Amino acid sequence: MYGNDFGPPDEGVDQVKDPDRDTAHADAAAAALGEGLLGEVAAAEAALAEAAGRTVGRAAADADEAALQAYFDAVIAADQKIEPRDWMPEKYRRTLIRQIAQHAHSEIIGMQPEGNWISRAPSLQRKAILLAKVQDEAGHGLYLYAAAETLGITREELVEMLVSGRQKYSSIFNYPTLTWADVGAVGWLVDGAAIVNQVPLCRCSYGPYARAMIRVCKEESFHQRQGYEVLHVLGHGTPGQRAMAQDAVDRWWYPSLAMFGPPDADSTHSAQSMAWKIKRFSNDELRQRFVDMCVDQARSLNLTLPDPDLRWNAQRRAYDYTQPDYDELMRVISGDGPCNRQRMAFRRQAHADGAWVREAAAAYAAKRASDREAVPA
Ligand code: BYC
Repeated sequence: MYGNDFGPPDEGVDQVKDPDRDTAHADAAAAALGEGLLGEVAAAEAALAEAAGRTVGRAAADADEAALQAYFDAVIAADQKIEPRDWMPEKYRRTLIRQIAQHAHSEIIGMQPEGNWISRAPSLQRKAILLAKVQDEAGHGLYLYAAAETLGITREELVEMLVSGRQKYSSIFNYPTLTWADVGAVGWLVDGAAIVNQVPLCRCSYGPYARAMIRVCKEESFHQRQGYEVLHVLGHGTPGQRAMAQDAVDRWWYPSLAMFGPPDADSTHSAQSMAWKIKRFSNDELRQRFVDMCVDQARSLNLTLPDPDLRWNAQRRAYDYTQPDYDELMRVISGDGPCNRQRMAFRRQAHADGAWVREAAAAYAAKRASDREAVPA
């Protein structure tokens, strides 16, 4: 049994020191997922509150399209938020629906690979933690669907686009969780990559998405630590446990790097999304940030990253690393990954099985509404 032994996270860690490594950088990287990224979330939250107090002069109600566009551009330039009541270019609205919906679908489909281990978690405590985590992902999906709904699309339409396959979800959830160590690897790497990607989204120009991301990132940081702790126990456990953890990291490393999307040169939406301040950093910038964080954490875990070419580059002040297989990413996105069919079949079945719950909830809401109407004023 290896789920019950919670020790201090860094007890007995045999850190392999690389003499060429810049230690200041290493300390910063080790701290990055703790105070660093959460500090950025707090700063984004403060900036949101501050932006709400400033106002770029509103466009008049009868303004023509050019004046509305000028107002929109001024709001973006002033780092204020576009709110649902504001005019926005149709392409901005559609880009947000695409990205927020894909994000929401990812949270919902992302419950499957981890849910796979709830009944087999190695202790009651591990099971309770994993249950809470998977439940959080459902909550994240709900915040994000609610944010997308403010753009004038209904929940039913969004869900239909997922189950019909018209909208995507993150490539990463099409990989299988083969052992208990995969739960740790998903937490450490997948949630870690998700946080690196999502912290800048707390500063997204669309208010409802930015606000949802602040809450998601705070919760996601616990998820990352949960995975880190699972791997820490295994990485310092018996030789068999360490081998299981290493095998999981070997399988999840490159798919996690691919989560950030195609390289900048092939990213179709980045330039426009950055101009609109939906995205704040390019796919490659965030991927690099993630790699730089993971190297030091892997050492603490007593594990290695499966990249023989991973090297500190003093000139760039960043690690050189091997890119993920982007052809594989495109295959997985287009539906041909190891678990795409299984994930979609399960989601469709769950949706069909839940029809009676939706009907009952709608009937209850209708009854409440008619009861309220029946009450004399
Ligand atoms: N998987 O122009 P690009 C999570 C698509 S974490 C699937 O660079 P963009 C969670 C992209 O949609 C995961 N598709 O696009 C964690 C576009 O396709 P279309 C979810 C991908 O939008 C733990 C095309 O490739 N996170 O939820 O500028 C537990 C060209 O790409 C992927 C988010 O969704 C991919 N990996 O940048 C549970 C974060 N990468 O529509 C849950 C929000 C690219 O033109 N999203 N594509 O056919 C984003 O930050 C951005 O949408 C991306 C892509 C960085 C992912």
